[in-house]
Amino acid sequence: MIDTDLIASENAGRGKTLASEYEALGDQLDRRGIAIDDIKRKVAAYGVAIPSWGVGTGGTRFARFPGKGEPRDIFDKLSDCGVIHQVTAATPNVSLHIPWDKTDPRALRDKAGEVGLGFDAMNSNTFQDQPDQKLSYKFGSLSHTDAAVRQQAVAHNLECIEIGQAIGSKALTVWVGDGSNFPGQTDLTRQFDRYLDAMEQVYAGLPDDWRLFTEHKMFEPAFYSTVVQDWGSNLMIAQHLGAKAFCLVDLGHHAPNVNIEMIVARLIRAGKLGGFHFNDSKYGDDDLDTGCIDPYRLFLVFNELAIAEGNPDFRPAHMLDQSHNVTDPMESLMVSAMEVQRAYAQALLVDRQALAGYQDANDALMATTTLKTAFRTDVEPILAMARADQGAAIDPVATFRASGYRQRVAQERPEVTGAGGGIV
Ligand SMILES: [Mn+2]
Repeated sequence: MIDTDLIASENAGRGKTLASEYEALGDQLDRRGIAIDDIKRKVAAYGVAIPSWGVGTGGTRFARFPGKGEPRDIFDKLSDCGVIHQVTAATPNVSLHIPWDKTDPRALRDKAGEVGLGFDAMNSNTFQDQPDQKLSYKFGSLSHTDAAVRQQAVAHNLECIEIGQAIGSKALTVWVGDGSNFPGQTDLTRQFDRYLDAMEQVYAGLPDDWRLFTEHKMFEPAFYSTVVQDWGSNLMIAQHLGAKAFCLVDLGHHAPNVNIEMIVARLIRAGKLGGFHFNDSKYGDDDLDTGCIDPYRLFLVFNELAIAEGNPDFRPAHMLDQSHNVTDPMESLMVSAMEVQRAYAQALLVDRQALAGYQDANDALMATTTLKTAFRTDVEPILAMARADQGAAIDPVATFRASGYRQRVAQERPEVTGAGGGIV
């Protein structure tokens, strides 16, 4: 972990400027009828989970270029995640991936406790073959034509639940790469039926206080059709399985220009929005850093979430799901967590009453301007003050760089070569 004295001294140099910026923004918001401390309190309570695989350097279909001091195992990953949370106070939980992170659950719990983290949803993996695996997933897993393969995939998901129970997780996220590459390769309906049948068995193994998230993705690795292609298929699955099943929306898993915020609104309306994998994209499932391409879209998603906030059953899970190829993954995750918090804070600033009035009066210009007013507000002082109040860094990336953490771990951890996951 980073020395708390270093964080304090870094903050000391920035505290005065922050205090005056926070006060000025407070005055501005006060004139708009918003109490800045209320927003800060909500932001401070808001967290986004880190995927364990996110702290390693990702790759593309072409190559993976290793970074310095990459984590060697899940314990190194938890150390890195702990530091990210230490400086941002925005990432209290880690989402594990089985089998990549499989180890003694008690050791996992101990390590997480040591670095101040909890565990978010478990992620199963039936999109690649493991060395000790009996049957191959080359032609699918939960929807495979062979019942034995489907059974193996079901058993793996049940094992993920079992491990999750031992470490205090409360959800399972299932994404499958199943699909087809050629028209006619599979019977689209029978394949979906096989998937539903297998998922019923996974669902049956879910503890009462758990939730099951299914994640849709338009294409890749299957390039003609995928079994859980879109939010419509996903909603059918969640409704078919039952009350503990919900849809997970990965922002990168849609066609370009798809109106994701509208999908979010529909899933909320259906009571089936389970959560998010945040990232950004320009062309496809690019897994770029959240908010780096289209922060307005991220804001519009959070605008829908802010509307639903307060409903008793509304508690979507939030996780980053990105692949970091050219940046320090820890720095990217810090910035991305802050981007998510920023979108949330901006969405809280929307004048709902004025917006509803403009909508009812069909005043399109003023309605959209109302959203823009919130989006254009620089909420950085709120985020920074929320961090400072919690002993985190006013400037997380600068503080992280000043700490020399990366250089220190680079001496202990040899370069990780070879292929690495990241695009899921
Ligand atoms: Mn994802």
